[in-house]
Amino acid sequence: MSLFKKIFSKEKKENLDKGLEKSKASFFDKMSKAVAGKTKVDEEVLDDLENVLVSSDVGVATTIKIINRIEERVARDKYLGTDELNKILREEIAALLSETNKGEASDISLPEGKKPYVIMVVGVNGVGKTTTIGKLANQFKSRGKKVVLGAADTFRAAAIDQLQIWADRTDVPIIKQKMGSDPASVAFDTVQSAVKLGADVVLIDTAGRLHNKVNLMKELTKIKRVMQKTIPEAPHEVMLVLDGSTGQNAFEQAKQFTAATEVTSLAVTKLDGTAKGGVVIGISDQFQIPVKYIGVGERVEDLQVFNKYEFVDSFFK
Ligand SMILES: Nc1nc2c(ncn2[C@@H]2O[C@H](COP(=O)(O)OP(=O)(O)OP(=O)(O)O)[C@@H](O)[C@H]2O)c(=O)[nH]1
Ligand SMILES: [Mg+2]
Repeated sequence: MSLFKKIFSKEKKENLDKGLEKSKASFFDKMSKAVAGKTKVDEEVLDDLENVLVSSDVGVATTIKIINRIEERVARDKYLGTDELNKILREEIAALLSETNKGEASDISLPEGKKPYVIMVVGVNGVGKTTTIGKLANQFKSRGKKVVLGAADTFRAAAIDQLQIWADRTDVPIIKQKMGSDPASVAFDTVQSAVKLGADVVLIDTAGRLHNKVNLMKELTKIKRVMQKTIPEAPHEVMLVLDGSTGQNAFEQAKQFTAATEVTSLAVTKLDGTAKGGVVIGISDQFQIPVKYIGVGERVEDLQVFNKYEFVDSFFK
């Protein structure tokens, strides 16, 4: 399939392959059991495949779509060998994702004429918001962009300290206040400073530890509103960070956050060290919001721009 003939950066690919190791190993183990002693893809193999996909955290709705596509293919091609199943899965899933997830996000170039470009990062606690911001700051900076960080997670002192560590590590300015101060006030200061400094991009860290949807919505709305006093279109992007290692919980979080606030992009972290990497396929299919980044490790270089073809290619090989 021509999609896969594209040459991806070798280093990125190796990093992705390594990050997905556990998910792949677990998937292949289940797959080999499902097709053991079978040469032909029949009803029974399809049933087993369905179970394999669901237990690989692809999610029920997306699994059904994939199985339907493969059934059609079996009907068309008459004979499908189980030895071809991986290749076919790869093709059908890639085709499915290109149909349903049109929101393409292929690099981290910033749109013209939106300076500073304000990215507000949201998500429940511990998913990797601060780390993702640090990794992003590094990527933007290494592309010659001026970055400003805003410590609007004022919930606990450590949250501010962690962002400070990333600011030091990446050598970018951070705007912060003391713990417990109003997150909206920090966001306001950050945007003002960014304009003064002529920054290209602003990354706002927020707290996820809000007790209910109403509070969350109120707080995020307030942060947005004060930023708009300086930049009417801010935030240009609301990025929801999801912890891929929580599997189906990540789906739930995506549902809750998208109901509480407008989310424009997704980042799925911690895909290394988990067998639940299939969740990215489901999330990418189910939400009409592009998955922009994936986290495949704790190092600064372990945040990748998500490319569904690369991902599927790595996963099923
Ligand atoms: N293995 C791995 N660990 C990650 C990844 N992304 C983040 N982490 C780790 O996850 C933990 C939590 O990350 P944080 O960035 O502090 O998460 P947060 O959402 O800011 O958390 P709070 O500030 O508590 O709300 C840290 O130990 C990170 O190093 C990833 O892609 N892979
Ligand atoms: Mg944090």
